[in-house]
Amino acid sequence: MRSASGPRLYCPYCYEASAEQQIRFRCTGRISRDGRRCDPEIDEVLRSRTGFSGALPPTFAANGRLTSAICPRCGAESTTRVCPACHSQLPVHFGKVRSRLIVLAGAKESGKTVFMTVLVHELMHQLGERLRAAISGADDSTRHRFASEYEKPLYRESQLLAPTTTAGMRNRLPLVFRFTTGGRDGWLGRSWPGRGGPQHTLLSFFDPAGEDLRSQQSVEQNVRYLAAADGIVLLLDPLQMRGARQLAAPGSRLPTPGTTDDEPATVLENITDLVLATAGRKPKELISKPLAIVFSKMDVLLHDLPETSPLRRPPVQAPYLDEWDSQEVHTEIQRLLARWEGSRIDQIAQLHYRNYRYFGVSALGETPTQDNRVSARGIRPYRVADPFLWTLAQLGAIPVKRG
Ligand SMILES: Nc1nc2c(ncn2[C@@H]2O[C@H](COP(=O)(O)OP(=O)(O)OP(=O)(O)O)[C@@H](O)[C@H]2O)c(=O)[nH]1
Ligand SMILES: [Mg+2]
Ligand SMILES: [Zn+2]
Ligand SMILES: [Zn+2]
Repeated sequence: MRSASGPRLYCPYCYEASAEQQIRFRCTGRISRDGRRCDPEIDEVLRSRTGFSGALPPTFAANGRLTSAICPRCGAESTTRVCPACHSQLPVHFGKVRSRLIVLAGAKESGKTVFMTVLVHELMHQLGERLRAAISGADDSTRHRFASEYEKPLYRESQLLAPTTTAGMRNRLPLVFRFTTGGRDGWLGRSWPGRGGPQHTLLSFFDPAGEDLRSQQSVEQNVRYLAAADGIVLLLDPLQMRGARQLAAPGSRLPTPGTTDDEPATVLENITDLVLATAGRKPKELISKPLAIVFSKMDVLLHDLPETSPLRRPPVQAPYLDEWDSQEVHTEIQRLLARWEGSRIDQIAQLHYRNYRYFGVSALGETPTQDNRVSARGIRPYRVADPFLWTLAQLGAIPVKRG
């Protein structure tokens, strides 16, 4: 979307739109050359939007297109740019490189937090190597929160994470990562797409509390997040589908049976209503935003699939999206939906979305123990990157191999 004031930029923390010029700066709080200094104070905007109540030097308006500005109060130069809506510090490349906001959605206990943690962990390790990409937290808070609240409990303490709650405001901020591909060798040994040097993409992952989808109060926030999202990754729990639940491998840990609100078809319907509620849409128009419909916890259902199922062959290990493999998995899930008593899901998807695809993943690779800990064999993710690669490919951020 372009206006007279330039392209709209979406803040990766609050998902509000603004023009680049409107970006504010935060004073460094250091003594300026002529001896003046701005004292730290509580930033009410930041506090109300993010819950952060520490004292910080003040923010000021200046030309946000520039990378530095002079504080009008103390005369010191600052390079710290902040979002005009929430006052969060913006990542270094913000506005200069593409940001892609990927919103995770799904009902309570569908596996969103575990999926996101395993995906980012994989991107930081094996998967990053395979993609010749590097991922790192774009700000101190993301780095700290990801390591201490997500990675450590799951990987070091083998604990499955507590349900994400609406209560802790801070937990509700998206995690923002810088995803860098290319570099000196380019993508696949050649620079891609047609340009040399590294390509940075800012990725913002919003991990909502499943309980949100039900509370009226957070609907407005969800609508904003979905409106700004470049891609939506919707996690659905097959174990909340009657037909699939009875096929689960014996000994699998089953989620508490939900109400009809937790049924994947209802969840897809609710999300679709929210996307339809976002502004600027003509009625009857198909939704063009890419939607990855991801069935989580596939480890408990793999045993039920024929040997020849694409979900049983070793996944492709390539630094691009393999369109053929992705299509085969899509068709296989479509077939399974009938078996799982979920044909309604495909009807809703076909009716509303121009660009959607099914995925089957397992973040853990195995059912957790009855007391909900990671199995002694450790975390062995299965196809967790597929929805991410597909979404990035739809946004033109990574190459696609066809045929
Ligand atoms: N079998 C299996 N179970 C999983 C997997 N991932 C998650 N689970 C189970 O699902 C539960 C919920 O996972 P979470 O990632 O916390 O779910 P969530 O969607 O973030 O839930 P809320 O935060 O309440 O919205 C876990 O405690 C596990 O018991 C998986 O890959 N395989
Ligand atoms: Mg969660
Ligand atoms: Zn100042
Ligand atoms: Zn913001």
